[in-house]
Amino acid sequence: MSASPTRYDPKTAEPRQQARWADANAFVTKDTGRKKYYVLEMFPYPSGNIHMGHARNYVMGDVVARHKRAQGYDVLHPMGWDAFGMPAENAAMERGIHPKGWTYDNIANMRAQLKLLGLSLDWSREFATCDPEYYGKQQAWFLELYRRGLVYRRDGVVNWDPVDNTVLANEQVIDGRGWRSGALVEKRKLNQWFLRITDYADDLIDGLQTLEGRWPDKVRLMQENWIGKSKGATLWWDVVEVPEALAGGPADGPNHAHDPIEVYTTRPDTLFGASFIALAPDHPLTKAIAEHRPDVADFIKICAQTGTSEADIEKAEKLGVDLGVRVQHPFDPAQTLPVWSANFVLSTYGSGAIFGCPAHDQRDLDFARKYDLPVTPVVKPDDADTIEVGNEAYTGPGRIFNSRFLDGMDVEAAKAAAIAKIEALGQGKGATIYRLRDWGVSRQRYWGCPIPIVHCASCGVVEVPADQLPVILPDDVTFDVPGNPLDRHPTWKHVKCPSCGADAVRETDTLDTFVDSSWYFARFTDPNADAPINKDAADRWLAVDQYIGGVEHAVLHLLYARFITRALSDAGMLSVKEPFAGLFTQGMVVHETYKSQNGNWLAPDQVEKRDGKWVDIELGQPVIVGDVEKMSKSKKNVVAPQEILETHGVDAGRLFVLSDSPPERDVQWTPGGVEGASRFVQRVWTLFDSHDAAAAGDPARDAALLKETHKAIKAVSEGVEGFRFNSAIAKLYAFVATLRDFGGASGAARKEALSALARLVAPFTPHVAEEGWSRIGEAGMVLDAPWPVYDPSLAADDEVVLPIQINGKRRGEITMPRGADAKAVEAEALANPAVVAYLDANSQSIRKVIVVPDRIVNLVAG
Ligand code: ANZ
Ligand code: ZN
Repeated sequence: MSASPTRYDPKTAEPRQQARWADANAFVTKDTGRKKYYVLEMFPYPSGNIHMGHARNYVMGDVVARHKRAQGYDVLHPMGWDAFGMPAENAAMERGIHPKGWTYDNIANMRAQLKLLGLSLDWSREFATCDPEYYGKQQAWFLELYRRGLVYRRDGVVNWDPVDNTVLANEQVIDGRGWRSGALVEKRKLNQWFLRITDYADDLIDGLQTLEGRWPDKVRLMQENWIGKSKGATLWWDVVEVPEALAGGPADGPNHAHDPIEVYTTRPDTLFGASFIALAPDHPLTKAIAEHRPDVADFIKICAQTGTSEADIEKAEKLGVDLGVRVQHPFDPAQTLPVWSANFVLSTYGSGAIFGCPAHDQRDLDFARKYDLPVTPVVKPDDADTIEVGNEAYTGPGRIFNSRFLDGMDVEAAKAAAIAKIEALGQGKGATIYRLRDWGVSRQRYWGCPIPIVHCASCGVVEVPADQLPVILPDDVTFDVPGNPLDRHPTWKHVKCPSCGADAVRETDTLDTFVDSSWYFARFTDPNADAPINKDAADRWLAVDQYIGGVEHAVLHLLYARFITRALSDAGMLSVKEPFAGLFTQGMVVHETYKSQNGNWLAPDQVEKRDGKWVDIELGQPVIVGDVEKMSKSKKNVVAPQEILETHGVDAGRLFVLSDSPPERDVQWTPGGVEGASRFVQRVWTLFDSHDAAAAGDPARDAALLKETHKAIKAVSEGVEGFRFNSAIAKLYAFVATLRDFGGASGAARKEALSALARLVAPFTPHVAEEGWSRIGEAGMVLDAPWPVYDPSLAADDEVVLPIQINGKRRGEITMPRGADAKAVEAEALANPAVVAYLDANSQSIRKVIVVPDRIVNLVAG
């Protein structure tokens, strides 16, 4: 044996190895023409500090990147910053810091923190979306999409904060008030820029199928629901009665009260069960009537105060008002129906109007019961003679009745027949609609990508010419007054019209930051290209083979990126349609929460356990232990990665975030967990450090060690490939325990085992892996060593468990070497204590023994 092993000191070893990687430029992307692998983690917003969630995300990506590199791929693994957005402006307003300075300072800080993690990132490709070199290219393709008709302007309704003088995103409106000012938010119409994502609605749905198996089903389903393709019919209901105040005008008069009412339905088969029409509160007819009816005006106001999201509307109690209008049934002009306005009808879906069929729609039923409207069932389940509708609508399949020419048909046939009839009558048509809306990208904000457009009084909307890009954000702005600093800048927006030379003004809206993140993965393939995207580089590297990030981006970011990839591909700038061939959504890092007696949140380092009870260290008082929740500043249940790295080392931190839970699940941070990881790193080092190359051994032990090694290679490889990092780590723990206790093998055999160990732990704990690799005399860096390959015959389990059946019932089992001969198995089975006991207890003896080698032993007793 060598001298007694030294203690592993991550504080010196980790910087030493990181310096070696840096000196060798080890992580600069190499394109040697081999198979490529593009690993990407969702790039961070530079909020100030790397948190545990970031750390887990990037470590996962790093495991994949290092593993693929070892497997011989050319790996692209870049990093950048999603750097535009609100928080920088808020910091500017609150602390008087310039958004640019704040952002780049944060980037510097977070870059340094990320570098500590020993990630195999190609930092030479780094960029921030607020770099003019990046957003200038974005402006270039934005104009290309504009020329292709995918960008347009129209009035859109926005949430307007009258105190901050600004547009708010939906998530910035809390209980109807601006999140910063607390002011009641108003709806305003503003001329805004939109991207025509709806042109790609079908293609975005179809593409989801190609991602099956490589994207979580949950995310594919969320996208499908978000796009919300719906097949049905548009119907026109002729108005036969209008209120006094609106009557008398010309049929096509200014109030449109006589226009047929258009509704959208997915259930034309239930038309004979219609008992009312309901309009959205902001439907034009509702508004026209409100001018003469104060109660309707009040109703509209009340509805405007509840949230506008579908979820808010779904939750709210059903409310409505009878508008005094009547329409006639398209299939039966003798029958007329009342027209109501109802709070559950969305103005932004379909045509903002419905026909209510209470027997077969729950919302309609709740509404009908409340306002005493008729409930007429028209569908009954196949096995029922009649149907009674109480307070639960029947929405299942069945046969149509009470419905004249539709009677007896099943739901699907009746839908088709009803649509055919409606079309024949000229009262409507079959229609497919989508929930997806065009993407409003205008933000009345400073810290974003300027929209490269000039408005000219005579030429209208004019593109900024290519040679004048990028349109750079001016630095000299102030935030002392609310509103958009670009709009009130003394000079920036005043330019000459690029087309006619007259005085003109720049567009002062900037782009939604989701535009910035919709193509950064393509820019990474050549971040210095003159064109927005170097097509050759993009063709070489895209699609991203493995994308990793939070499930909170399941819809917006991931859908926008899929859309922009299609749009750029149709514009000839790219060849792929799907940007992310594989997607993994990782769980969160969670921690217990603590509250003091007076209700203040306490950080983990402000509490400690005394005699089994948590106490506030400062006050010595008992602490209320709350739920385990996502680490967040507001609840103070945060552990900073930096502290962990300083106390336990990078490798221990990396190992811990992956070891305690499957990657897609949340992992709960516990001090004990990271201490365990740190002890493991020590054990790994001790194995290497106590290696004695000259040790003599026994050939049988060498062979046994080889088998153990190949089993470990198999198990760890499968865990890494299947994204089951926690199980791969568990196998590593087991292999390390085996090696520690394994005696009798030669120095050469042990070196082979340790060489495999170094390569297997390298993706997880790369620093100690390099140290160990050198210590056992391997050349170069483990980083560049090929991933070990197992021999299936060596990796196979060499023992099998055979069940023993007596007269067809399982009574026990024996463990035998694989391939043991029938005689040996029989002997073992008959000597088995469970068998002996059974025969004794039943006073039976063996009549026959049937051994199926490696499978089962059947005994016939009597
Ligand atoms: C009559 C009917 C009868 C309906 C029935 C359903 C069941 P999806 O599948 O999501 O597209 N609807 C249409 N426009 C609406 C709007 N602007 N706000 C709220 N609801 C609206 O849903 C389509 C169904 O939702 C339509 O079919 C319509 O109600 C309602 F037994 O028409 B149905
Ligand atoms: Zn002009």
